[in-house]
Amino acid sequence: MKRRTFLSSAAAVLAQQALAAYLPRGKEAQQKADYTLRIEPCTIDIGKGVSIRTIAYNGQVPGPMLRLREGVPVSIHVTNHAPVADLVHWHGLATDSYNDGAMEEGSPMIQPGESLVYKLTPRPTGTRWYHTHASAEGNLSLGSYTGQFGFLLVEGKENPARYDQEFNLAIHHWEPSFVPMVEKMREHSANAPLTSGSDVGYKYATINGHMLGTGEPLRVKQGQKVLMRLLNASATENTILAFPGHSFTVIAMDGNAVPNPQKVEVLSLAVAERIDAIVEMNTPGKWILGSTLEKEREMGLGVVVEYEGTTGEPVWKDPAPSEWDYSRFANSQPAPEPDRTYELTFRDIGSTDHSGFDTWTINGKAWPHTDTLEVEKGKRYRLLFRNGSGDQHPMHLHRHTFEVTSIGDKKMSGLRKDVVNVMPLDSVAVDFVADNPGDTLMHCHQQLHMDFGFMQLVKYVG
Ligand SMILES: [Cu+2]
Repeated sequence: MKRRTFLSSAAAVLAQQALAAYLPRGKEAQQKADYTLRIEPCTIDIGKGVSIRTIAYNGQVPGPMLRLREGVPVSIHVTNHAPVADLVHWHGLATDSYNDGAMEEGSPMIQPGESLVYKLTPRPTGTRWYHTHASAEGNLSLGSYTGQFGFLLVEGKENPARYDQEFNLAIHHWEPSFVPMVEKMREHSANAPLTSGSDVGYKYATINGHMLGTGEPLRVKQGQKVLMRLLNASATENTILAFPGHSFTVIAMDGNAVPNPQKVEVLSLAVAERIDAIVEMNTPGKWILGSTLEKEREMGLGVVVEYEGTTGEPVWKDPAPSEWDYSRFANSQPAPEPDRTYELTFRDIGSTDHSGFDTWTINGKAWPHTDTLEVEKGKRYRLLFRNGSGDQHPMHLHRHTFEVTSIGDKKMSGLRKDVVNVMPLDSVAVDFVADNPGDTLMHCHQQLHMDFGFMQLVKYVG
């Protein structure tokens, strides 16, 4: 396992020199662009006496909020001030492969000291986000372990919901380290009882860069309707949240309006998922909106919600046990049959390269040897994910929106997403229309999985 000492290498010095040489020439392009992002090393204070050295956009976590208009082209000038090559992925946008920000699709890497202007025509409307798509490969100071993420909202003509106030809340975990895989998880893994792979654990967690109890509370008034956009920007951790005394009316998932909005007490957000929910402020007090796990709240995963005029300590109450079920938000009618189905089975095969990390396979092959999925423009395809492992896999398809069409034996339609979490030994089918030609990456969004084989390319043919 290669580990680079953060910012202390000769490469960093060279990067600084290259940057100095570059900047005057790049000024013009930068001035012409609609938005400017700097990928830069920085130190952020996430709690009392807790400082994190990381890489982020414009020195802040989350990065600047990008509010874009559907169909109105924008240019985003990105300069890499960090000592390693990087690139920005515009998650959930139906962009072209070059601008999508995935090396596997042919998007360029931005070398240290260099810049790239991304040209995007934002669509579809909804809660999108942007983040690094660089691999970390066991270096826990790179990739999505860093603070490189931010909200990107694509706004259309119609406003899907009425509300008095909005909060955009991004979850992240910090100070990762390797821990042995939990033995119980191993036992549940159908095919890999003998592996001894590592997993990642964390010391801290934040919402919008602040640990629970630090930073500003969310200030609300009784009777308000609040729109909460929640984003799980963790590298590897799926999260379950509750807000005692209140319920969430889920109106969109991954930015797309759900066919069947539902009131729930608990939200599940796998890595890279987003939920838009309306919360009615009808239980005055000072509350903790946070992880349902005590250990995670102690790490910082929560935020205080404070009604006007209330004092005292914020209150947490455990929610009643409940199961997360995507189908509640979908139509129960089955979706139309696809033109073709690809059946994809996921397994881990233990460590194959003495790195200590499990290698992940799709139909027995690991990236870059995974089969290419061929599609023809205009046809409808079904990806049938079969999880043959004991881990959860938040599966992400780039440049397209898919429809969740079954979970286990249960058929459904109308729930459009770009990430779907596949539970251990479960199966999930998603359908998509091949309507955006160009190479398209499909992968597990768990950084430790995607870096060790769990990627596949969809290619347009004909
Ligand atoms: Cu995975």
